[in-house]
Amino acid sequence: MGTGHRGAFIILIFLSLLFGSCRREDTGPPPFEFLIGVSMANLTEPWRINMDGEIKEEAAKHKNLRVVFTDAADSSERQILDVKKLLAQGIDLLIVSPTDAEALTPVIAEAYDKIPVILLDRSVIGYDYTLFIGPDNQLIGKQAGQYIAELLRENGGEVVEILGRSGSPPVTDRSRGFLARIAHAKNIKVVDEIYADWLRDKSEDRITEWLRTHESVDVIFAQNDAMAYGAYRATEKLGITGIKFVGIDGLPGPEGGIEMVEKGIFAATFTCPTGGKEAVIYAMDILHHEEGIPKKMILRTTLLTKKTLEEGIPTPVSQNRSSGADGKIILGFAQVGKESDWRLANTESIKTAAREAGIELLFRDGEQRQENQIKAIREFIEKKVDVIAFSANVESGWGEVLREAKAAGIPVFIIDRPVDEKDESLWVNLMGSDFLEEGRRSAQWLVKYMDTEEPVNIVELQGTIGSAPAIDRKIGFEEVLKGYPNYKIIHSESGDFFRSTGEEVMRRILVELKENGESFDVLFAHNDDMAIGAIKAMEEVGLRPGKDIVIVSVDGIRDAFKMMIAGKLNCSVECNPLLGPQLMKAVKDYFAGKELPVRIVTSEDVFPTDVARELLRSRKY
Ligand code: GYE
Repeated sequence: MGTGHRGAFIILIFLSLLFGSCRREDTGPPPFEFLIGVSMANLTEPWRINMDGEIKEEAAKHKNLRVVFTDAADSSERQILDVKKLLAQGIDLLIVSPTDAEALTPVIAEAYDKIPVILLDRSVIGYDYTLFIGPDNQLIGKQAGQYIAELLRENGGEVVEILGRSGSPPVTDRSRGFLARIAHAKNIKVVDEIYADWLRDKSEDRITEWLRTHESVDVIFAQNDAMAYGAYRATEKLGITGIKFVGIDGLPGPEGGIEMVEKGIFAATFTCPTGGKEAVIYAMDILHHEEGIPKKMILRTTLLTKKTLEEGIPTPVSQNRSSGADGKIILGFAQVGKESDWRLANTESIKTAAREAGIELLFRDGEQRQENQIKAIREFIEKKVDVIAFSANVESGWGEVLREAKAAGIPVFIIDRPVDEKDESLWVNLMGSDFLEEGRRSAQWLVKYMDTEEPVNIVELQGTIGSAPAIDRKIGFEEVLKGYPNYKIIHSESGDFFRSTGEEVMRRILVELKENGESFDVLFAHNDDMAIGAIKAMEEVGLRPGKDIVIVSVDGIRDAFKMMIAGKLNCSVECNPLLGPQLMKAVKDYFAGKELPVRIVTSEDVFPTDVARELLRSRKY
């Protein structure tokens, strides 16, 4: 074959490969392994253009990956069609940032039925998706409120809030967090809220108009940097000075938040990672069926001021990225104790995962006492371990020892039970369950199951007083019951998460209720172990648990499934203790220099009696 022909032949092969792949369905196997569809809400806001860029950049690192993008231009109708079109193209995974939670929930649930779905930045109603990656918008609002309260100090002052597109989840959440924090500062008044749809020019117009008819203010807080800059331009035009501007996004580049802070135009802004990069990293993990894929990843947001830019953003000891001299990571783990089957499974998961990951584990059992856990953490600091992890028996009182670990340059991971410290730079990452959601799910299941307008009396067995699961499960449960006034908690007492204590406390409650001539219909136990103890006490007095008394509890342990099969327990809301693989993955990612989310929420389910028999065998704990 002459050279001329050979050239033409090569071009021919190239063209057929190119066109072959576009017409995926009819030209045989594509020259790539995975096809991901990305449905963007819009490509007008600088932040979203950044998200798009990050996805493209990360995707380019994977030769076996092809990504197709759609832009809904902020129209929900159009985005629904986009998702349907992407599904028709046979994508293997969908990444979507919904324009509107309600409108997009059905089509995203449809996609989730077929393929994995990653939500970016904005969520949907319910849990029909594989993984949510995004910032905690309420937290960002709170952080902005905190900064403005410190900025205005005792002088106080007046603030205008500029909001994004009305009705979009980030707007309500950021405003809720902001106003909640400002409400604590009595001398600060939010004099007005102005909507500007995330756009610089709209903000400039709206603020120009507002300042023409109102007194000036001390601070303008805008829900993104583009609107904050628009407001600044309005004051410049009107020759008004002295207003402090606070934004959100903290993007690099011209007119980005970093430049605005450096130039002193903004007093502050907050970084708001887009999650584009993480979405592709986790998409590949999901497509390769990796273990430990969480349900939610909340990305870290950080305050940017002139000072933090000069000193470098405080990060949780990120400098100390070198692991043990021999490369072996030494992890010190301070466990809560041995109070329940859940806890025993959690301990086993951590020990096994450390062994499998080749991580050396120093394990200390706190025996339900905070002081023992604090002692263990101090021992780890003294022994100069590479990394510390613990589950906080109770929420408060950890500031001091966490500051000691930080001062020693040792990164801290919190698993399962969070602490109530405000300074989030004291730990690298928090992973575990959404206890509030578990409480809500318990009540949602109950009202659906009871399906009655009649009065319903509830006895509640709380977990360890002061512990995050006990506090939040109670709040979540009561939050839902607020909508059902015929449901009443007539007695609430702690069983400390122990099966034995659950039995003992229930025995006492039964005597007390009898003496008072009272009766109850439902037991809500903060964990299965206490419920199982209470079942024993109920049977002693001739009650039929699961029939006379409806029982809903939390954890999803094997014994609870057996109780459901025996008809003595009605529903168990899952709380996943198998956090070992996720913790070891996060520790390894950390020492590999990967940016870690501030929070990882595990994926969980609700198990009523009718699925117990079929699922018992698959229960790992
Ligand atoms: O529900 C309970 C254990 O912290 C989530 O602690 C955990 C709780 C779990 O004692 O069984």
